[in-house]
Amino acid sequence: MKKIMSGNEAMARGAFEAGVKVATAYPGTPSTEIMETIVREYKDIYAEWAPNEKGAVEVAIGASFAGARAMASMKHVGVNVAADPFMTLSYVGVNGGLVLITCDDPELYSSQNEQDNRNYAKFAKVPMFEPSDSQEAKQFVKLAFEVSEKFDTVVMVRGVTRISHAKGIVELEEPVIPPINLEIRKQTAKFTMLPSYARVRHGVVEERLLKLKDFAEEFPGNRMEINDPGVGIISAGISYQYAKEVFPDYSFLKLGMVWPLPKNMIGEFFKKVKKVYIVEELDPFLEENIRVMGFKPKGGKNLLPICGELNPLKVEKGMSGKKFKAPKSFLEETLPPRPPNLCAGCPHRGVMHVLRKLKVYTAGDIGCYTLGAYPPLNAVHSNVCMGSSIGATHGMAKALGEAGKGQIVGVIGDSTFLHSGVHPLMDVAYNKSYVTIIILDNRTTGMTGSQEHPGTGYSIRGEEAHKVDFVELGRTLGIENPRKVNPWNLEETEKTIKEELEKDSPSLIVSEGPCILLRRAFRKYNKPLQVDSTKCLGCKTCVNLGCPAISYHLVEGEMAVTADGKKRKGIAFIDSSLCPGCHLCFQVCKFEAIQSQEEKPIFGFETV
Ligand SMILES: Cc1ncc(C[n+]2csc(CCOP(=O)(O)OP(=O)(O)O)c2C)c(N)n1
Repeated sequence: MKKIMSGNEAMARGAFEAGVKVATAYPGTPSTEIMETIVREYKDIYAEWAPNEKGAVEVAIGASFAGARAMASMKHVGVNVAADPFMTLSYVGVNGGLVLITCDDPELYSSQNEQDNRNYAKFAKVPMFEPSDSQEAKQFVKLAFEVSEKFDTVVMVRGVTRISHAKGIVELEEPVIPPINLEIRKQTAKFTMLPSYARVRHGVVEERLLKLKDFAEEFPGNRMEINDPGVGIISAGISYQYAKEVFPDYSFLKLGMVWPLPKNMIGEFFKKVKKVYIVEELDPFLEENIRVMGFKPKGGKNLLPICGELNPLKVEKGMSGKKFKAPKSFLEETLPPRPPNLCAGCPHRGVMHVLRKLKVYTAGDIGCYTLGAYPPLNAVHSNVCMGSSIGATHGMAKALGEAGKGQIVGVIGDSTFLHSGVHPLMDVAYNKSYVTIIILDNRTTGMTGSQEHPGTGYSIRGEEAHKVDFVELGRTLGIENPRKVNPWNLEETEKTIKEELEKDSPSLIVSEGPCILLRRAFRKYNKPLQVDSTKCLGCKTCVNLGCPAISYHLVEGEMAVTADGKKRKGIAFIDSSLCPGCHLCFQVCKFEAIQSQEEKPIFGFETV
């Protein structure tokens, strides 16, 4: 049977067909749907959202020790978080096959950097496969499990956004029964990385790499397509598709295994074609390694950019030197640009408004609330990686001493806090900072599309689960009196933050307001608010909340004065189809021009 599948769905299918027993992940675009597909389609696989990527890899390691085929999937930066177990996993090897999927994000559609994770395979001395369509995505994941067991190594499979999210035809096969028995095996010297054992394992890694080099020569995903012998292109993954689309008549060495590389095959290709070019996205990874082998390609990164995504047009321009003329896109002409924004009714907006008003320095973290950095909120001033906000506030406070008192705040989402904020909060308490940390608890992992985590009270399959209590946890970590606020109540939020800023000891505030898109958390939404056009002075205070439901319109003639004769240039308008009735605009309007349609204004929602 054949089915149309995205690359992510195909990778999940590959895991199913390979007989995977345990699948772990932490959400992150563009990888998230791998796990979501496993949960939806393949109920026999044990699946979990781990609190972070390091945890996900460690769970997969344990499953592999017991003989199970196990898979961990994550976005490219997730591998950084998992790098500690991953690098030594290379030494210990596996029992059951273990595959780590990294989904890279060239062009940074939704990431904090655009690192090229092919470098990790070389760094850890483990094999990496790189599919160029959905069929290969499935097939390579299956093959990866076989290679993992055969060579006693974790295998990485690398996707990029275009592979993860583009759809293609996939041929479905029956799942296999993995060859390794499930049992407890005590293999201390293999799995205990004390220096004396690890020294031995390093030698094993080097020997394995030599064997993998031989294997690369016969890997079925590496193939030569000899057409025009004048020009040959070496490429892999999505870059192969772009190059093939632009130059269908050239010869190709299409690599499915990007580490280690098949030296003999590459040499043969150089013999068969006159001029060789290398087409690859991001780093000159293939190019550098092929040059080190002594081959001399005519072109690579001297023709194509290192930054950003490739596409057929960029490949054509770079390779042929033709003057590049982008076609006028229909979409570009008709759609206005829409920068990302917090949703109408988002609980983060109230906190951002107050932080802007208090003029504090806010170290941000990664999540929807990072959008508070954009105008008009301008409330977040830094953000490096998940969990970095708390440590950054602490370091800043230690550097500034008295001069920074009352001015340093860190904001961190609930999922991000549990991912990597717990240790830094422990540090803040242990090493006595005066900073104020706000956990923006919206009861979900909002930015990646609403996944559960240990603070939501639900498992990946929607079963009830233990729910972390952020106030209790804060207290355990050493924060004296953690407090809660309703972020839709601006007066309460401002008063609480101000009081905590004044303290000499570290503070923790838990802003409790569910993500406005998390329907299960709301008994009902409120009625939309309305602007009284006879009273609105056009002061833009409500507009500056940055709420997508509120717009500002210039007015002329009769409309250019209020009912009581005050001049105005414009008025605000609330789109009732977008407004869930959070009442933030009601609270900031000084002219009573915004009207609640409720019997009594509600600062927040009836939540469950
Ligand atoms: C190391 C790493 N893993 C995963 C991601 C993807 N990611 C971006 S934000 C985010 C968490 C967002 O959830 P939360 O902190 O609860 O904030 P919210 O978006 O709900 O406001 C995740 C998982 C990432 N950027 N970096």
